[in-house]
Amino acid sequence: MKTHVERRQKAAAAQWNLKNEIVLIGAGDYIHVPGRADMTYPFRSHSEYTYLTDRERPGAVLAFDPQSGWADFVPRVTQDERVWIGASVEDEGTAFEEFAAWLEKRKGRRVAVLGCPIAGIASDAALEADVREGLNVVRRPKDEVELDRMRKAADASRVGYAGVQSVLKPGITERQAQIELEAGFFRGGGDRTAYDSIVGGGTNSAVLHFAPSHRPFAAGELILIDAGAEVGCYASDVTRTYAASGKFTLEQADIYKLVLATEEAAVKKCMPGTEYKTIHIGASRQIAQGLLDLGILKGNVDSLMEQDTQALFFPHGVGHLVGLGVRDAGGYLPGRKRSETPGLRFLRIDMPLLPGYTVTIEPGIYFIPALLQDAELRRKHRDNVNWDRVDKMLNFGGIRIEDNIHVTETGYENLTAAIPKAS
Ligand SMILES: [Mn+2]
Repeated sequence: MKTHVERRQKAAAAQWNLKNEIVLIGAGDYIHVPGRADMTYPFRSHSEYTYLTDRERPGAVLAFDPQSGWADFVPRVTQDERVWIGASVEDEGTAFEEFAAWLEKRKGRRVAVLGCPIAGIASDAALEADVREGLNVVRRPKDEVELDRMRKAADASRVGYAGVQSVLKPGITERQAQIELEAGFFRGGGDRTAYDSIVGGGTNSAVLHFAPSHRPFAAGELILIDAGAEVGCYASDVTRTYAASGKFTLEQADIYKLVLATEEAAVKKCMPGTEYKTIHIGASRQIAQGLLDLGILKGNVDSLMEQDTQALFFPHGVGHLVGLGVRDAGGYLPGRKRSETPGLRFLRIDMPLLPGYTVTIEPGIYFIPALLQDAELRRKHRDNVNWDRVDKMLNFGGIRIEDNIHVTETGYENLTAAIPKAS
């Protein structure tokens, strides 16, 4: 067995400290595209399975019994798979046919199912929640193998961003930009895009997850690109915002400087022990203060924060854990509840940062008509916003800047620092 897999399995078992309970981790199965006959989505094992096996294999189950240890049940590659998709998967572990007998021998014991559901097996909900949290504790600090892949993913992303930046100009379409970007990811060693690339010009830059279209960029517009390469199942997640004509307007430059300063300040707070929520609130406050200084908001920063007025312009969390997939083992620590206030409801993680954690930091400011023309929101924030000014900026678009920050024993390392930002 690969030594990093052995180490992770040992660490999970130690963290769980079970006596008699069984843990099963399902890789998942091919998912058919509805109505498309034998077409399936590209197969990805559940992250919990991938972490503990470093393998992507449909139908596989990893099993743990504290009394007998780990058992690795892997369906053998079929002839059809060899014919249609190539025999790239070597036979590993124990033949899947032996799983039923393994389970039968342990009949009557509590079972937690992690990963994907396994047909015919009921999971004990309370036990499942406990072992999932235990596994998350083990998964969050990135090991050397993971970090190596994340660095490679970041480097492939760097190649993509260098390629796209060199072609951006008025007349180029979002699609052309996407093609340059993704070609660079693959040339730079990426296996896949880590998620669907976001490329938006003009007002499309204010759509948080905009899928690129054939629309050409126009002079004076913003271009927001949020995309990353993936290497060995490990993601990079990067956002840069550019001026279509190479130079920001004065108004764009003001907002860009504010987002950049907010991002840099938030990155500097990524130290071991710092609560991630504190970083989010700090970024929210800096955005509120900056918009106040620019005359877009009115009043004082405490009262704006109390009413979440800044969330009209910064309607998402400051980031998330990144690594094994674009959303790694995030969530809230046990006992912490998600707040439903506009300024906090998209906060994806609530925990202190510890050495080894890797997070994104991605503040943004957007002029989103769906929020800024909402009658109820306008009523609620009537006195907090310079609405005449905002109504003239509804076509502004949006600016987001995002890096991947690896927390170390003494501070942090910015894994995506080599991808240039507009200045
Ligand atoms: Mn992100």
